[in-house]
Amino acid sequence: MKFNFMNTFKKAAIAMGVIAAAAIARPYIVGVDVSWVLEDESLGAKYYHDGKQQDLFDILQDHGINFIRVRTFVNSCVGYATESYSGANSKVCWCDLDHTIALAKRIKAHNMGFFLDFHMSDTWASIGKQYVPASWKGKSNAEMGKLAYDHVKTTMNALMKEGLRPDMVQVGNEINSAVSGVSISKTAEFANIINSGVKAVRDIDPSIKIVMQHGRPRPDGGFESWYNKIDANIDYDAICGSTYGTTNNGQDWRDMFGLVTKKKKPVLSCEYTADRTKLINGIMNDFGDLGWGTFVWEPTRYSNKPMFDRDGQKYTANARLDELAAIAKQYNATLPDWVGAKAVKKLTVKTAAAAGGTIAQSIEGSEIAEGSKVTFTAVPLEGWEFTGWTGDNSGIAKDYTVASLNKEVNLGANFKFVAKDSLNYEAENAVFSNTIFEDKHAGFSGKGYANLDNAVGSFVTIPVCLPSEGEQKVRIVFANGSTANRPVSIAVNGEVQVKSQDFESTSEWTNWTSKDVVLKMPAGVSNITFTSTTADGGPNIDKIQFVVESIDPVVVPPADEKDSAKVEEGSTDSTTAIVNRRLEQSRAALRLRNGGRSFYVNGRSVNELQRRASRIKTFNK
Ligand SMILES: [Ca+2]
Repeated sequence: MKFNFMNTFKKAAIAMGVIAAAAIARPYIVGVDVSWVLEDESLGAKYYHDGKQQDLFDILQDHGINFIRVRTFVNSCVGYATESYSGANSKVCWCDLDHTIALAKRIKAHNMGFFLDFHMSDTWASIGKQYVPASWKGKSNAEMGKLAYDHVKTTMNALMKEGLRPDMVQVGNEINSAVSGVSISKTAEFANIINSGVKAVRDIDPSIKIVMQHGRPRPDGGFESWYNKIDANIDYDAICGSTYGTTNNGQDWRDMFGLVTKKKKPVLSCEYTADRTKLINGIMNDFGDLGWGTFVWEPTRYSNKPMFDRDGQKYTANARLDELAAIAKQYNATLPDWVGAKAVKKLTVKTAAAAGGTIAQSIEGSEIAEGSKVTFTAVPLEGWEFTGWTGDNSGIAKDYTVASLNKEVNLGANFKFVAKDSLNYEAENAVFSNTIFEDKHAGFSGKGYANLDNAVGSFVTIPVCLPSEGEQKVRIVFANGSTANRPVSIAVNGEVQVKSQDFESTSEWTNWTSKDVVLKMPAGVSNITFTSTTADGGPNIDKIQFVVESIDPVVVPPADEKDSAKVEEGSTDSTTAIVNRRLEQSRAALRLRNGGRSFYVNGRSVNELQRRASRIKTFNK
């Protein structure tokens, strides 16, 4: 038998694990930032490889590039676009939402990873250049946080709607010293802007990776103190750095990124130039699973050594792009498993607060991503008390947390009336929609008033609690400093009783006057809702009052007549009926006025009047 050396060798080698047929596939990002492509294409740019003109994304993909970074601005039209850095038409709002969507479509068409970079600025944000967006100027930090949230959420929602889910998001670009004009030295305010943007991403899809970028991850770039602040104050998943310059062949980057990986957080290079390909990818690879990968910045034409040779508008891939292709091949780079994930499933959240309060949600909205943590808080209005949950939760603690949303939520909250006065209701203690609390125009009662937005449909709902049912005169105290009538509709428990109630001009916002309406009210708790019916919105509403003075005085026989009981035999009992009916009216009215205390009419207690009436009745029998 012939000895087969090769077979034996192979078996032994396999047993010893010494044959590496191919590099083991490793999740690794071989990325580029090509946000300029649309601008360049508008100028006539054509891309070539091996003598053939191709779509830039095809050429990149053929060279192993698997991830694209894209920058976007708050309002490019007044910032980035006007600078026309690329030479493209400065009247076109490059890198705005529409252009971001256009680029994202090309990325997704190539099944590449999509990394979205929010500059949180109207123009380039970089080290030392972190300007407040024009539309955010003069706002408080709290308002800026809300604007940051809205900007990110609007962009993300538009992308999700088109099926263009970003896999990774940066909130702020090279935020070494500031973001949106807010210095990192004001740590809480700086963190509020960033975390508000991050929250918008998390609210939409908590599985999207969040990255924070430092523009100079070197000991002489202040990286360590920056990273400690970020780590302590910001909600993030990974740290990236711009790795352009190094003084010691990348050891500075290695040391700084090492501070991050020590905390088991991943690192990336989100910007570098073509001459650093081997160096920076080697460093990232050495971090193993925590070295997520790299992005070349504008490889078609940035730096003196770009990855394309340029001749007019003809861009031809050169050897530096091949070098990147070699890295992709050497690492057998595959996309991380969190890339291309389907948009997270949304679950319906229905809440209904009974009259007397509201339900606050830590993630607002009626469609919330599966897996989200949501806290619901019952918030009673002044004069009301929370009594307990209904639906999914039967507890009485005001906070109810769903740690990981895994099914539809149906939740109700109940409240009871605890105020003494059931005749007067301040509008500021009410439920608002597109309506704000204000106290700037003097002359109101209580703490302020409700200012209905200048829009059809803005409303204020005032919960009331009445001891008896019936038609009630309701006095509405209001001011209308505009020149036009500001009508509203008035509904009780959702049913419109007054289609359009005029609230004429009072000339000044500080001139408060009143208007009476009659509403049919049920006994117990009800909601009275005032809704703007014109684009001007309703008036400012200070309070509503139930008016009892209008009810007829009770007819009571004089005291002497009572004692002699001179009601003639045979008279009808209509006197008794009238007295009793009026007593009931008075009783109800006075209960309203006094919130359940003793009542007096014409100096006599209602109880006494009632006894008189019943004596008359007895006499008649
Ligand atoms: Ca008021």
